[in-house]
Amino acid sequence: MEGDKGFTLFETLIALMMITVAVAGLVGSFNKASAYNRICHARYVASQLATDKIENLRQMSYADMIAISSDSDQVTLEGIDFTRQWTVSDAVDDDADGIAPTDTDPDDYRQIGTLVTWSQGGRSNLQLSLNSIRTK
Ligand SMILES: [Ca+2]
Ligand SMILES: [Ca+2]
Repeated sequence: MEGDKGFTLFETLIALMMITVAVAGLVGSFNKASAYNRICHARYVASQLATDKIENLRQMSYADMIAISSDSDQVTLEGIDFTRQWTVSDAVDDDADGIAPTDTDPDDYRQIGTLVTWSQGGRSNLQLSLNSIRTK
């Protein structure tokens, strides 16, 4: 019989087209997953940079820390240029020990804010922020 002679050229072409579409879909998914992994890793690096700066500010003397209202630096890690900005707030008067004038030393703590921004994979303005406080 005619049908027992194996695959026709047409059937083979259809099968090849289906395989090509499937492989293209897998490659696309793999590329998206890789890009997502790179961005996740960069976010991890950015969080480390922010944490390092917060720890650095927390280890300074209180007087030295409050002398900084804001500053920034550039850090290149793993081929990515990160811009790191940080701020130290004005004095915050916590009501736990009363509010001025009852609290004779109303400079109870400062808020530390960090913002790390970078560009990656054609995406600009990727950012991560971490905040903390430092008591006197
Ligand atoms: Ca207070
Ligand atoms: Ca106080």
